[in-house]
Amino acid sequence: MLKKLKVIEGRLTDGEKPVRLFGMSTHGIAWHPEYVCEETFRALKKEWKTNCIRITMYTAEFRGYCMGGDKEHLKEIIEKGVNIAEGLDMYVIIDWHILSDQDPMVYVDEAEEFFADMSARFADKNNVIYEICNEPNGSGTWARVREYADRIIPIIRKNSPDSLIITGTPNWSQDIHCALDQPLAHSNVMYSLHFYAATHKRTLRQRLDRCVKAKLPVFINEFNLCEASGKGDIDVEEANAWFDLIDSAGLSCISWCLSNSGDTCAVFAKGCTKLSNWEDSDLKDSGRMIRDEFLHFADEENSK
Ligand code: IDC
Repeated sequence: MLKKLKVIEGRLTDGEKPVRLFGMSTHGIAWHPEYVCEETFRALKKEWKTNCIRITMYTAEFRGYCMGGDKEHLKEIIEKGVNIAEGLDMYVIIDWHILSDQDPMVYVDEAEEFFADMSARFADKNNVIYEICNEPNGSGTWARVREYADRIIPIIRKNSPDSLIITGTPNWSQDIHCALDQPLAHSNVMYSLHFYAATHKRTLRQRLDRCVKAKLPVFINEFNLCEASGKGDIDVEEANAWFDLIDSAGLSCISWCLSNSGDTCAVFAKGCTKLSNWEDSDLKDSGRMIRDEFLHFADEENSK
């Protein structure tokens, strides 16, 4: 069984030694439920050597949980994913993917119900990580995120007292300095930083470096090498600068996303329907580079 994750002195650990999680995020599970399956998770573990998967459930967009989505069905997909990940000894992040809804307080009642249910279902599972909101933006200020976190975290902790919890930060999870200035009053919490290398560059890396040095627990739970729109060219030079920092700081990182939509950020070639055994030609440029980086991370972890 995987060990419980514990934040010690700003670092993610298994209670004794530092741990790095890396792997892929699904697209929204209402869009692409097909990747939440044994075949794909196993391939991500064996072929790409990753140790974590993020299961994304949009709250608003495309049959989102709070906008007419089939709540029970979405929860079933998550439960299936959690169980598959557990069987493969992989950690799994349950992502409450706010985006156009901006402020997590908009759907706080639905979030309370969702996280009460999830944390009860998975109370005995060490591999589950709760991401309480993806990317606050606009009206989703740090004050609002704090208010929201103070309602949701105690609900999760009631059922699952030791679980790791990740929260989004304002400005599409770039403003981690807000958390440094005013951290949440809860333990075992990490703060999200998201980057898209062709858009977010040196300034954001400098902020990350400063916050990590100040021992803020930061988790990069979404990145890609293209523009923040999910489109445009990948920026290889910037991507390498990001990977260098991630490596030297020993951070965890999860890439967006398992999809064949044709967008640059979708790691599979447009229309590729394979669920495992991907060859180079089945991957976009972003997918090839991200896979290779995961293999490199895995080598480094294994050589420790
Ligand atoms: C994008 C998807 C796209 C979908 C859109 C919905 O790739 O297929 O139509 O969301 O608005 C994020 C978000 C993530 C975005 C992604 C790329 O967390 O949901 O996915 N992105 O734009 N933040 C920065 C970039």
